[in-house]
Amino acid sequence: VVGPTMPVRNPVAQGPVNPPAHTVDGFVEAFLRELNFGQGVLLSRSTVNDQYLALARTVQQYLVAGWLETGARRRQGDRKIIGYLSAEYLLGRQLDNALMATTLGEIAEEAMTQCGLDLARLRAQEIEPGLGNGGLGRLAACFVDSLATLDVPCIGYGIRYEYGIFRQTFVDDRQAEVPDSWLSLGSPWEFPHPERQVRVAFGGRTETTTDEQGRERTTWIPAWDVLGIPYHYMVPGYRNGSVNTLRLWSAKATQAFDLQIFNSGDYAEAVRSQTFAENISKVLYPEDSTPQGKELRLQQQYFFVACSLHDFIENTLPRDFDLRRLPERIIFQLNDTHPVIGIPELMRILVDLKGFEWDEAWDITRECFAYTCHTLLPEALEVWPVELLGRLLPRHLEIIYRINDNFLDEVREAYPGDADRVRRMSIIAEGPQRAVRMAYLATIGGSRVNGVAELQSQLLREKVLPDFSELWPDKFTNITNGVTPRRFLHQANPLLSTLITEAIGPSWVTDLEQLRGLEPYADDAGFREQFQAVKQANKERLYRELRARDGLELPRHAMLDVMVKRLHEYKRQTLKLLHIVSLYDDLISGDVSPADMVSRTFVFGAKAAPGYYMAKEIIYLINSVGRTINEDKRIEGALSVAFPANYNVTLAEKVVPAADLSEQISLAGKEASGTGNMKFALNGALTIGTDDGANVEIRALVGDDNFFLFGLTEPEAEQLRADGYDPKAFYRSDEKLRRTLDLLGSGIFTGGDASASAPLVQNLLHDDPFMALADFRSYLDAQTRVDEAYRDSDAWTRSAILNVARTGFFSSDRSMRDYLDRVWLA
Ligand code: CR1
Repeated sequence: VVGPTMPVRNPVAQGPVNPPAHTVDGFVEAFLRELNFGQGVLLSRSTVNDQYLALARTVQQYLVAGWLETGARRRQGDRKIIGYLSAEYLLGRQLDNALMATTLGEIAEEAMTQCGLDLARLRAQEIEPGLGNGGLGRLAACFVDSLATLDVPCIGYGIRYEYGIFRQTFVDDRQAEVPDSWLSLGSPWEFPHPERQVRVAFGGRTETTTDEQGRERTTWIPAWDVLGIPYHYMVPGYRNGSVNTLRLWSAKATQAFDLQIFNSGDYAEAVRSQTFAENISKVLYPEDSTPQGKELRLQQQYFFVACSLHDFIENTLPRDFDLRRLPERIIFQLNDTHPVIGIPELMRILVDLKGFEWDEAWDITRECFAYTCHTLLPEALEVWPVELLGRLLPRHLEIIYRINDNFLDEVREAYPGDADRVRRMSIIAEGPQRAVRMAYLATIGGSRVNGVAELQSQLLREKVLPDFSELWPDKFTNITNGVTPRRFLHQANPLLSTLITEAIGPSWVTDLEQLRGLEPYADDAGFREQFQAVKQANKERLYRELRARDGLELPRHAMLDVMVKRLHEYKRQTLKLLHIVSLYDDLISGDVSPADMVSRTFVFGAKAAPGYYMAKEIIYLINSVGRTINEDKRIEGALSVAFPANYNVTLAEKVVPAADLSEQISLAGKEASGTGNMKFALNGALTIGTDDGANVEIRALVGDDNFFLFGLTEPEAEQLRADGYDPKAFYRSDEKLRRTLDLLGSGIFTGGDASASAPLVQNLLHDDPFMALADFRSYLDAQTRVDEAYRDSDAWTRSAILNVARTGFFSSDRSMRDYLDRVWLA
């Protein structure tokens, strides 16, 4: 369908036309044109949505020239391209980011004022594309931002879900989910290219024949197919004119409906196959870290990977490109196991469609992929039942079998007589149900494997893939995650950003290690005062937002203690809840008077996967406890709890800059990295945390004096489990814990109904899989140290400044350089 691009004779039309003038007048003119000619309305008759859409399109005009130029530059050169394959991109709002990248913020503000409009109001109109669940999807968004800023050629490949992560609401303190129809008011940031559609096949069977030379050739005869339509999004670098592409695929039926059935009057049946096909990109699976293993999910994975590989080979590479040189031009980075089916897909393309010999195809394929593992939870490693994979992708299953056979021969050769090892390392798990271990396939079929923080990479080698790291020690590496300083410091925290720039100049935005230059300012009383004023202003900005958004009223002066992340037992929101209940117990029992307590406002933000029962019980109890505490006049406002619904990137941008204390309290050995932890430290919150994930590296950098460490270490937790962990023993031996749990279970938070808190309380007492009770005492002690530190506001501020100064390492620009050095160009 993709025709050759038209050769253009007229030299005037060779390059992009000029963007509008970078002036208020130029902007106003372009905006009114978009409003009149794009939206078809007059300013005087336009709605806020019209205005927002026209504004978005206007800002885009400034970006497009850079995009077209970057594309042309990339096509002429022969640099290796990073094909980032990710099932999720949690992008956040686009308008602010685009304004920042183009330095149009002030111009746009003034231009809107001249049109009688309020820029802030138009910004608020944007529904963020929530095409991801949490850390993994947000990481992908940070990475593509950094690659554009570093001017590294990258195409981000993913799925254009029609519905992103659900919108969370609370009904009677319980989570309820509403579909996220982010496209419903228009989608100004995307460029659909239906003419570049790709056909993706599923099902059917294979046929093997022998040709004249006696070579076996296999053909896949699929049963059904769908079309993938690419939608392009611009990914602007920070003020460097470089704009990369994010290419998200949308599924479309090959046939809209069956005309014969339609004519016979069965309308539902006539469109059945269309509905079926288009379901593929309908909705994001809302599980974070714990896959569900559903057939539609495998369809999604193969769908976007097949589209992407086809698109790169057939439409991005020059015509007649010699595929033996493919590894010189592309490296596909596998963002967790979700895109791993790309490995057999590339083998299929090379062997079945392009006529390569198996061994040569395999050498090429291995060089074209690298795998990032984002987890330590065994249940989070994807496995697909052989039966399902074989039914949906019969040819791929055959290819996986052959990869496995060859690999196991290699294992037998390396370890003669070690049958148990062969069984352990097989891609196919034999019982209880035969299944394909996608992490193994990725490790075997990729050139590199990396974890996302030092500790996790170590545990990945030692515990998750020990046999593989023994066989190929050099294949494994660590690349600690990072976050983009553009969105999460410069844009989200303009006041701090200005303060930093006044102190050390502006280039920290693209060279975050320069924050080191702030260290001496920690001892400067004047700077500390300004820093404190920024924090206070950020808190007030958040409180205004929470009042408008959620009707919450929060005290102006209290320590802001924040825990925002997906709801998961291993992350231990429960431990935070126990702390809150214990403080409340101190107050109502009279042990501590409200005046003597360090006032705290607790902010939670967390979505639970809709099918995750215990996570939803925890949400219910946080809301119940919060309501009770907020309404209790006896405690004189010493404690308050805010749980705004629907935590997302947009809200994060307000919450993170306001926080005093960042809660990173997972059980050691469970949180692969965390990236929220980095955002908070960079914005001058102090961390209370366990020795887990990237916390370890944060603490090493900021220093023990500027970090509140508590809890079991990973080896200690393992030992405790091996010795037979008994949560009841902790309950019996610690009076405070007993009182806290008894109070939580008493029914006072749940309208007198003790049974309403029983699921969680009983789980903690009898099972407590993530050892909240074991860490309770240590956590409480650390919180007491937090209180003491907070009372000395000068010393606290000094620590906060040092947190900012010492965490420049956590820029995703650094992560990207590490990937370039250790994986992509290694
Ligand atoms: C991890 O749980 C990590 C992000 C990004 C998550 C979190 O600790 O910061 O990935 N893993 O690397 C995940 O979502 C599917 O696994």
